[in-house]
Amino acid sequence: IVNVTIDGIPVSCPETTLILDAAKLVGIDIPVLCYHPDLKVRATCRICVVEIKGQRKLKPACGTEVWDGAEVITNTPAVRQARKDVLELILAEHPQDCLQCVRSTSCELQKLARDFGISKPLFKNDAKQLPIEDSNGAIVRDMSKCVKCGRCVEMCQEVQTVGAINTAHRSVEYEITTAFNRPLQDTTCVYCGQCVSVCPVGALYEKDDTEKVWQAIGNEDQHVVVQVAPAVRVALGEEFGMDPGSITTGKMVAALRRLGFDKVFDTDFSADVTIMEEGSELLERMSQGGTLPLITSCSPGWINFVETFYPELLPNVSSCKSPQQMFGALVKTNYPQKAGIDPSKIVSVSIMPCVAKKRESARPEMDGSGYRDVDVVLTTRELARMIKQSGFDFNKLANEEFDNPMGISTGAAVIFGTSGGVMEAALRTMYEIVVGKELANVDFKDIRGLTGVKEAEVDLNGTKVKIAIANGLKNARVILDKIKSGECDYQFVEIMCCPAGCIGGGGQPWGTTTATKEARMAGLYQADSDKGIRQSHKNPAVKALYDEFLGKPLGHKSHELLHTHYHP
Ligand code: HC1
Ligand code: SF4
Repeated sequence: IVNVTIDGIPVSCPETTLILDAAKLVGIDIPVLCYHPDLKVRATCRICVVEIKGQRKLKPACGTEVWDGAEVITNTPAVRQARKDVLELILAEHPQDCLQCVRSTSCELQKLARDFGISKPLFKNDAKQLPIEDSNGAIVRDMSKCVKCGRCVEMCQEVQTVGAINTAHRSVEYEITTAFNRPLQDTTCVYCGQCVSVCPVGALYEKDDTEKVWQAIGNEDQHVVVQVAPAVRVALGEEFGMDPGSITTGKMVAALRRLGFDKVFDTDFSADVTIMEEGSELLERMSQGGTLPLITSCSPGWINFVETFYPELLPNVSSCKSPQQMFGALVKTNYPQKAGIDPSKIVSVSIMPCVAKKRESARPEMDGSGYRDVDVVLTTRELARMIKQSGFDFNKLANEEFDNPMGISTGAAVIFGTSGGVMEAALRTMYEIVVGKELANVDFKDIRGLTGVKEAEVDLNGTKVKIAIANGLKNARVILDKIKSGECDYQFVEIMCCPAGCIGGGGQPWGTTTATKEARMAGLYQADSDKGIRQSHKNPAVKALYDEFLGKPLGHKSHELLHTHYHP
């Protein structure tokens, strides 16, 4: 512990504390641009410079640790001028089309320019319009807007260990790019969208598909149904000023009806179906000597990753489609049959916290229903945009319920949205199948939390199941390498591509940090315990689906509609 002063206010903190964080302890927010609390990028932009008594040079607060007796001054004429100079230089190379920019009002550079009162630029604007890359269907790269902070590179290289984007050249030529400046689809990119999530400006964003949805809704000939992923309901509120983790399910359903969707359904319904299929697949593999461990398959960025980086482990990956795709296959077969609708008139839309889901829905094999299982995927941010365009007050909406039967779900399904949730949901059902008795307490608290790699052994009344859980691709590698080398004997592994799972997906509201993810996780566990039924096999709508339509898990119809294969 050292003692320092920040603007004359004494503060004691560990000596590894950054000046930036020490200042926060006394309520002072030093402006930053390259710094992100979850990344190791430091002192690239130098917006955060501060003065230290007795030192001539200004120091970056995000890259300098405190020391005993340091007297930091965060706001002097020299500091203000240095920050302004940095900003002026960045703005001189930055396009000035804020009105048309997707990040207007959420742009970190725009906020700094406003805070520093930069109204009349010092330098002539010299921004170059580079070609916009938008051919992959999920992520748009507009590198004219790039401020070269390096956050996306750190995310792609160090957190996700994918290495699709990197820095190149030096000095004035310095840029952030792909190898040989190829389009993303010709790189190893897995479309996790984590680079999008940490970009402070409008250089990286998801392809906007809202117009396709408006057109479908406006076409009276089409029957437009929507499904919403678990993690959206605990993040959407942030777009309307609510705290992260606020459970907005009822308002979200009401908003989707106001937008004009004919039916508002829940991905949680098919998450329950996933547990029936995947749980059965695991028990079958365990009893018949199949390839183990079984690894979950719901996260499409993870599927892209295993196909590219660990193709030898593809036999381990569950053949189950993700809940999004299972839903799509059912909404174009079972649903129109029951509702007496021509399936060719159905437009299937999904709202996801994810950008990789856009690519997943476009995979050629995702048409088991005879149609595209999912026609359009929107992110949480795109849904918020549609609501804002409509002009109604989200906060004032009265809660409404999902439509039936594909809106009926259990608490086990809603926790799919956080790391460890799919595993817990599967255990809640497998216990009763293996043990043949009611599970007294459905909460498997030991496997919860945002730790990157979790391992445990679960005792199902004598049958021991060794499990592992990873979120984020660097953490996934730890488990995958152990499986490859044979130094572990897990039976069941859950992998989610994004750090923390879908609550931290690349399509969630901008400004996502570990703290926001923790709040969203708490929201999901709350939504789970608020549910009357908390085990997937007890979902009455899922039972009816098997009785009336599918037959049994892993049966012929399930294989046709709910399972898939991968591409090494
Ligand atoms: Fe997810 Fe899933 S939990 S993958 O993270 O299995 O995107 O939320 O919808 O499909 O259910 C995402 C979230 C989501 C699927 C489910
Ligand atoms: Fe890297 Fe993911 Fe961005 Fe692709 S989407 S460039 S894998 S961080």
